[in-house]
Amino acid sequence: MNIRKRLEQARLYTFTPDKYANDRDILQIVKQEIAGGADIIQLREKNISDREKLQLAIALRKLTNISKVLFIVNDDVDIAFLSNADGVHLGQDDIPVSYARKILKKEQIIGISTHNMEQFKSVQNDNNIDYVAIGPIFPTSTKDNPAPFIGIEKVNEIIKFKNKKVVGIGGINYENLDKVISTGIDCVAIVSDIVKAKDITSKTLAIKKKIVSIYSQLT
Ligand code: TZP
Ligand code: MG
Repeated sequence: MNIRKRLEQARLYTFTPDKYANDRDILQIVKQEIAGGADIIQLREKNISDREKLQLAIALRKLTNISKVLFIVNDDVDIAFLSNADGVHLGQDDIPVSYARKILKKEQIIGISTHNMEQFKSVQNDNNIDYVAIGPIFPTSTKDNPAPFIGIEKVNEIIKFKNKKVVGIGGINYENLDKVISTGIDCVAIVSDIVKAKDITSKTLAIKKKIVSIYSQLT
């Protein structure tokens, strides 16, 4: 299955641990997320050198290739290209999507973060963008200096302008999955509720099972 088809079907988007690693091995954490049914893994490490990041990206590429999980690099288009990732995720302050597109191969996907109605609307007709993240939906301690959280009611309004795959992010956990998915988002992105779990595989499995069950009741 090609990358865009797999993106279309993805429901659970998970991450490398960044500040939550606590001396644990990043590859082991990602292996557990994959064992629990993660559909997408994002390399999001804010405190390592580019050289270490590239090395980690290459290792994660191998791992995700074996398990057929999508692999996305946060922020760094060069590392996405060099590691042959499935795509890159860009924030509002990263290099513009049109420039990222010039570097990446046609099959590599681009995701973008949006934090409010204006940003969300402005990217819906950009053909270079494959998915749009919206968040933080709830308060989060994971991101430094996050935009103000949006809240479910506002997400319900913003999502009316959806023209692409939408990923919800920010403060999402096992308990609030129903609320988040009822907004009409297509995929759930979770950092801390998964990487802070004692047993990451079990936690991811439980979350994935609940997500699949909620979506199956919608269709
Ligand atoms: N972008 C918006 S919120 C966020 C990012 C990267 C962090 C989400 O982490 P958590 O722990 O799932 O709230
Ligand atoms: Mg970024």
